[in-house]
Amino acid sequence: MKRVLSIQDISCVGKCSLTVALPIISAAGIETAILPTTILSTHTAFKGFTFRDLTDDVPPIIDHWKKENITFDGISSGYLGSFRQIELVEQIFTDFKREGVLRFVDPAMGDNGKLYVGFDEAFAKRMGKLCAKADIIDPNLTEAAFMLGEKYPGDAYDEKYVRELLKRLCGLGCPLAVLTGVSFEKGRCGVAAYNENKDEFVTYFSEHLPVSFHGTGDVFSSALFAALIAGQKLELALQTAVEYTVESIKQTISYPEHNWYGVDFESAIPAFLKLLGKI
Ligand code: PXL
Repeated sequence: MKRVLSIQDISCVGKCSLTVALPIISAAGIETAILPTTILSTHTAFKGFTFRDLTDDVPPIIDHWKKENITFDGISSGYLGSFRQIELVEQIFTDFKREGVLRFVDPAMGDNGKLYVGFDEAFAKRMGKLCAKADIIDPNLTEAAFMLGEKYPGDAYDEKYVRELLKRLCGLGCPLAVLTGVSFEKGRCGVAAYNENKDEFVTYFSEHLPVSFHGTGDVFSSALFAALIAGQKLELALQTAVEYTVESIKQTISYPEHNWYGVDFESAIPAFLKLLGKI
């Protein structure tokens, strides 16, 4: 069985980061080791959340894994709470480097033109440096703009802008950039990707649902990471991750009393397994 490592916070309530990555990647039949970097009572869109920084626990955890000769087929990072945590992810990329390891960075920092509570432009720039050490990154338009120190375009962009933005993202140092939440046509939304080594631009679009939920970026990146580790090629993996995210949103809005803070990715797991060709 393949074994991967997911490094991000635990938001105890909120359906994001590790509470999303662990079940989704595990459902794909992949052993999922976790490295919780912070424990929050909820994600940061709630008011009054608690925040316990676990940074000091990370080095001894890494040392123990090295002593036990534990290896990973993939390492993925998501929301990180400090500059020091970014440095530690870089160290993990170096320490656990071996042939074929997929290093995946989701620079989870913001959405809709704004950074999440607690982040600033300097942090976004530092996250851009972490992206240089990854094999694949998947920012949204907000995260891409902040990492590059550019203006957030809102809805005012076209395909040419996205192609050039993807090239600038690869210019950070990562050979494969996936931009999420992209739309070139009313009613359709999806992702665009640029593979610098192949000079290849790919897109995948699905239905644009007129709603916006927290945690969809984490559902998408967990599904994309799992699909790639499970052996799907980039184009198919993008389709799997987009369609699974869309199905998770559909499941959520099918319940009139759905929560506001995350999507029902759990109810969409059978659809995810079909997209992976597992059932
Ligand atoms: O979904 C990204 C995310 C992860 N972790 C924490 C967050 C957020 C988004 O707000 O607050 C703690």
